[in-house]
Amino acid sequence: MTLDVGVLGYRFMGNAHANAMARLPMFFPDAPAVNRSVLVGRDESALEEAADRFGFDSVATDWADVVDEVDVFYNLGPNHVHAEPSIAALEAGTPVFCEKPLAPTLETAEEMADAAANAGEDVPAGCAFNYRFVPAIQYAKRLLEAGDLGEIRHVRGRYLQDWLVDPEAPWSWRNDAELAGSGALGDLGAHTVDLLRFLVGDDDLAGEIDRVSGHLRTFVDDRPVPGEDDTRPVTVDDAYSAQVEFENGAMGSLEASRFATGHKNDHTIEIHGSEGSLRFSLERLNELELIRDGNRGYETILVTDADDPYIDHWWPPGHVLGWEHTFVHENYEFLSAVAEGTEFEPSFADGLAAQRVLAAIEESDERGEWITLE
Ligand code: SOE
Repeated sequence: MTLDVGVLGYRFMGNAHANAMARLPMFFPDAPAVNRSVLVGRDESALEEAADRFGFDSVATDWADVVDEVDVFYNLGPNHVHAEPSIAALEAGTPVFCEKPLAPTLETAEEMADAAANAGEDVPAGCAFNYRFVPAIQYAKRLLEAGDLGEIRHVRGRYLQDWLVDPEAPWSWRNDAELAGSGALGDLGAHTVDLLRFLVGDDDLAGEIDRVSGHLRTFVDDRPVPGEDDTRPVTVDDAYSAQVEFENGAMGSLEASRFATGHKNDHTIEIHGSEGSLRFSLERLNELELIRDGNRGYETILVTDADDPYIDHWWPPGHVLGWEHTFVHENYEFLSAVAEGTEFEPSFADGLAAQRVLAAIEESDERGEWITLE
C-alpha cells in the first residue's frame, strides 16, 4: 500500500518533512511506502520550484481541492491556517499531521481536537512536536518511567533564540497575534510544555501542570516590513517566563526568548528527582547528562548505541545524529500509525493540552495572579 501525501506549506517545515519522507525507504524500510503527491501553497512559481526540489508530483493552490483526495494531509502552514484545512481533512476522514502550536488560540485548538475525536481512533491526528523523537529524550523517558530519578521535585525548561535581538530584524507573521496567536510562548514554549508532559506527565511521575504564574514581555514594538518603507506593530510576546506547579507538587520553571543574545536554538530541560537528576540540551542532542546512584556530579552518556532509541536504523555507535533525524523519526511513527489505522502521539489532544498551559500562562500575565488549570 502506498500513501498519497498532500502537504500544505513549502518553506522551512515543508522542507524538513519532505526530507524526512525521502529518507524513510532508505533507513526505515518497514515504513509504509509514501508518494509525495501534491504540494499546496499560494505563490504558484515558488510552489512549482519547491515541488520540483522536494520531489512532489503536482501542486495545488487551494487546500480544499486536496484534503479529501489524498490518504494523508500535512498542515505545515503558519499557525492561522492550521484549523480550517485540518478540520476539513478530518471531516473527510483523512489523517492529519499538523505543525505546532496546534492553533493560534485555545478556542481553535479545542475545535481541532474535537474534529480529531469525531474522526475516530483509526484516523490519526498528530501534532508535530518533533523533539519527543530525539533519541536522548526517549532514553530519558525510559529512565524516568523505570523510576531511576525517584520522586520528581524540580523541572526546568528553557528555549533560547536570538533572531529578534536586532530591532531592525524584519516583521513577519510570527510577530502578529492574529496570525501566530502568541510569540515565543507559542512557538517555543509549546515545545517545552510538550516535552515536559511527555517526560514527567504520567501520574506516577509529576503528572500534568496544575497551576501557573506567567510573565510575557515584548521588547521591540514595531519592526520594518520587508520590501516596504514602513513598519508594523509587534503584537505578540518576544519572551515569556512562568512558574508552574505539577499535580504531584513538583515545581517547574519555564522560559523562552527570541532575545537571548548568542543562543540560536538552545532548548534545555533539567529534572531533579529524589534519586537523581538529568539534563538535556538541544545544542548537544546526542548527549544526556545524568546524576544517579549517589554520584555527586553529572556523567555524560552518549546516546548513540545500537540499542538506543532509533539508532539501529542509522549509523554505528558514536556516529552522531542531528536535528533533521527527529523529523524522520516522527514521520516514521506517524505514517506507520496511518497505515495501521492506530492512534499516534503526540496527538491533537496533546496539542490541546499544551495549548491549555500556554493560554493559562497568558491569562496569568494579564491578571497578575496564579491560574489553576481546569
Ligand atoms: C522558530 O525559530 C523555530 O523555527 C520554531 O518554529 C521551531 O518549532 C523550532 O524547532 C525551531 O525554531
